Amino acid sequence: MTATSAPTASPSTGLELEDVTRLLDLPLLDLVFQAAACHREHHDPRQVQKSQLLSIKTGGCAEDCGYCSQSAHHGSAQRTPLIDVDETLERARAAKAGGADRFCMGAAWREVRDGEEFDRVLEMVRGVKKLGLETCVTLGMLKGDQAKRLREAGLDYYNHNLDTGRSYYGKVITTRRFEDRLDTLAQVREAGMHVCCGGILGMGETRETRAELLLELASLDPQPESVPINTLVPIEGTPLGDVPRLDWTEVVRTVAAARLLMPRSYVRLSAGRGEMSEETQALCFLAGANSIFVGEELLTTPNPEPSADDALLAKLGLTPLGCESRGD
Ligand code: SAM
Ligand code: DTB
Ligand code: SF4
Repeated sequence: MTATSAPTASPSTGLELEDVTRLLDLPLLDLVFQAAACHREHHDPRQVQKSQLLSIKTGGCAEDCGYCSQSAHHGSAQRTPLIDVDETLERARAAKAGGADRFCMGAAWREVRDGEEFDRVLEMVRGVKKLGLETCVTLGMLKGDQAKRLREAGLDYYNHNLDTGRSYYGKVITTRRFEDRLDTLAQVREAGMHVCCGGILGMGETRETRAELLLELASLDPQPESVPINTLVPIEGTPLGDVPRLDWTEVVRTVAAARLLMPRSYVRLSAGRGEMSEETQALCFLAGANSIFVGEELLTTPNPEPSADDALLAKLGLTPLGCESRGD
């Protein structure tokens, strides 16, 4: 198999690419119905997990990811150096007060380098954990000993996305290989952390490419505990800045198929919610999405207003995870 040829079967699940395309090709409401049933079998359908993001180091990244505002190759996000621990903890406290139960810190790094900055991130993880929040970071590629140090500091989740199907990967990113992502994910597992791994829809890929991505995600063994499904937030000036918007039904289909293929995982309706109608989001929740990013900002782009999210969840009868124990 060449580096870019897509696997057509999963050794861990026995699933074939055709099985996934068959799911995605189902009549929409049949697919949603199946996914909703699967969701109700494995999860409390009233609960939604809330994660909040913070960009701890923005812009100037050496990678050329065609969608990203933070790439030094084309990104326009304002560059800022790694922020300090106190500011991070202040933001984490505010996130907790706003109802988030997981705090996710993102750095625009190609990979982690040992030194003062990594030590500072470890300190952030210790501090956020002490606040009683689940901890998540996304820092680019990792080596085994760095993964262990993160785990020892109290890191619960490492976010590292496969982004798209293997056959389309080189059209989106040229500065690393799909296998590099798999290597980092293996280090995260080896260190005993939970894996947060998903992708981006609407980068000009086909439904078959989305099937490839889903097959890869479902074939991770064990499957990722958290699966962020992002839809492209088009960034002016990036190679993908002008890609036509993906039809909402494809987002619903992908969420539903993710739920059926990874029944126990949290499926997070991630970037792109700001441009999504309430009705589309509602169908995604019915089809098995049970996690969102909350807060006014993602990393560099806007997210729905917290009050609008709270109102939507209330309308749908959905409850943030853990809010009973907090007495909200
Ligand atoms: N540098 C690290 C990395 O790439 O893993 C961490 C930060 S990176 C911004 C995290 C993820 O955000 C990417 O893997 C991608 O899936 C998602 N992302 C970035 N820009 C996006 C955009 N414009 N629209 C949708 N998702 C995006
Ligand atoms: C993920 O899958 N989506 C988040 C998080 N993991 C780090 C990031 C979305 C970024 C959207 C574009 C931006 O705000 O820069
Ligand atoms: Fe860098 Fe991550 Fe953006 Fe790619 S997605 S350019 S690795 S910050």
